[in-house]
Amino acid sequence: MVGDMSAEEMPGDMTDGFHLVVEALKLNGVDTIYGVAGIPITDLLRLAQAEGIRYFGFRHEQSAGNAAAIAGYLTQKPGVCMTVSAPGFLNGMVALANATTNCFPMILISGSSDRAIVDLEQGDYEEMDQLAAARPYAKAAYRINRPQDIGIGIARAIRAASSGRPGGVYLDLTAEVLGSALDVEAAKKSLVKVVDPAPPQPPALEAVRRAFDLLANAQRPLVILGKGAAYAQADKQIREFIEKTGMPFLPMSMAKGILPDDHPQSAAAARSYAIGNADVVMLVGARLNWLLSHGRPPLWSEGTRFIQVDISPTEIDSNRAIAAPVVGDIRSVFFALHATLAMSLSPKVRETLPQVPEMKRQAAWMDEIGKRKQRNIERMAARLNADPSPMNFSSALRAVRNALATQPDVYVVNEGANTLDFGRNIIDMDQPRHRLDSGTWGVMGIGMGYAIGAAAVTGKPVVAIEGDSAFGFSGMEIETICRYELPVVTVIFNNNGVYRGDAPGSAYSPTGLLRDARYEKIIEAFGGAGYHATDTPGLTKALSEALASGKPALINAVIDPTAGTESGHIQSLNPRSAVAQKK
Ligand SMILES: Cc1ncc(C[n+]2csc(CCOP(=O)(O)OP(=O)(O)O)c2C)c(N)n1
Ligand SMILES: [Mg+2]
Repeated sequence: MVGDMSAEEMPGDMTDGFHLVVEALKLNGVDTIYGVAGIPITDLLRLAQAEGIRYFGFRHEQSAGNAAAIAGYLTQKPGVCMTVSAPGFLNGMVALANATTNCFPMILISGSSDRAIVDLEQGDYEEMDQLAAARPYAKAAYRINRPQDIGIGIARAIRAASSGRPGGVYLDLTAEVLGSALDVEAAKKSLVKVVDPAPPQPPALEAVRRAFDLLANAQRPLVILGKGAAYAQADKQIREFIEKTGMPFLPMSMAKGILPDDHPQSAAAARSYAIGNADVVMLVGARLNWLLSHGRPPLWSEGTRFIQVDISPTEIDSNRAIAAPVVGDIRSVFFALHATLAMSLSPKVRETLPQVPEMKRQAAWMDEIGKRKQRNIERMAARLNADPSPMNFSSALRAVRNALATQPDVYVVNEGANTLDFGRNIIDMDQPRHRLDSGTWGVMGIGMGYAIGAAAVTGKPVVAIEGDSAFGFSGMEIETICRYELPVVTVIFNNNGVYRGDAPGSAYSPTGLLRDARYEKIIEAFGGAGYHATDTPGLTKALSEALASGKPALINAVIDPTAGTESGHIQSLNPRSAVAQKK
């Protein structure tokens, strides 16, 4: 068995593809692999583990891929997922495509079957043209056809995943390459250590100046932070710029915590007002996609002018004209913005450089936002403080929030419909990159994979707040969590269904799930702690206790089956019949 053989024990002066892949990964600092074993990668995984790479074995490749993707997001280094051919590869593809959509650096490495048979469609074991299948859904897709190309192939994958706008990269590794022999000396020479895999891309000074002019002359400026801003790890620079200019900001859901949610300049509680009335909006690592209504009326006004800070030049003008594009990496852009701001705030400099505009604070605009925030917060407080029985989304999330209040280190994973929408609004974050959720696609199934990936790379506790339907997509990974004894607490918002439960006694509808399912028994089967929480004190207590234990736990939080709304907050996206509207 190859896994039991170190390179020194190989016969003569030969090595093989298995060893070379592991060496190439180690040389480039890959210290963790997420995957599912099987032909042709089993020995590769054994060898990787024997050579000191941490291996997390999952129950489904989609979760392994999601773990790799979120590890990439949190560390700025591509997370690596390994799968078997055809079905294992396709299971991993959902995660790879999701990583690309969300701009997370990730590499999916799949073993593949005999090329000669695959290409003639002669029916090999797990036959599939994986490279062709991956290409449309990946940022880049490569195949290694010769053992001497392993080094360069892995280098290309790392660079493609992490440079510029990050994304998912597919790397096809044929069974033949893994088993091929290679001269040790030649093999050593073929390895490539990637230098500066994601080089800074500073913006043009003119672009910075153009954006700054627009911002300085705005009466009602607004900054929108996307997860690209969180990914950039320029937290201090972003925060200081917003504080020094006194502008209001809105975080997209995964950008929560770059500035704390209770920051006085947060406009989150007056979101529609701020968006609808801003005259200049600076988008920072945020795209004008469906999550921002494409920047179009009625949410946005026609007259709003945009600054867009993004690393990808083709993002500019994607949905609406951008008056001041600033193309570059966000960290470099903010260094440049700070330099301009320092000049702008110095009367002395402005005397000698009259072209530098003075950045003034827009107090009236901030006051108006503040008033609306206050009103909305009071309205929400009434809902939050109610304590209905059974619990609803607001009251249960208040119970979760109370348990998290003293735990700023906790990473929060969140998916579902109502569970996601209420969770985003009620669970405050005060640290960057601590909220991991369904993201750009609004996808279900990221829950346990993200929780495991986050726990693996941070060593910190994770609380996964899951709709009961959402949980089902990756629920078997509870065994994975228990096997590795990860500090993950899963809280299931159990309302008996997708969006809501069916009426008692009625047949199951397309959105119905088993009534009163005892999800907590699942984790008990694997030796974890299960809790059944039916009221808010019980839920707060269970979560506090579970977090204090540092051990895997699952809390089945019983939610009123009538509490949810269809599709959560995005009901309007359901297609409506034109026929019905004509009647
Ligand atoms: C992969 C995938 N399949 C299906 C959907 C459609 N979908 C959106 S939300 C959701 C589940 C909502 O129910 P639940 O997780 O229980 O949340 P609740 O609204 O009940 O809190 C589903 C199936 C999706 N977003 N992604
Ligand atoms: Mg539900």
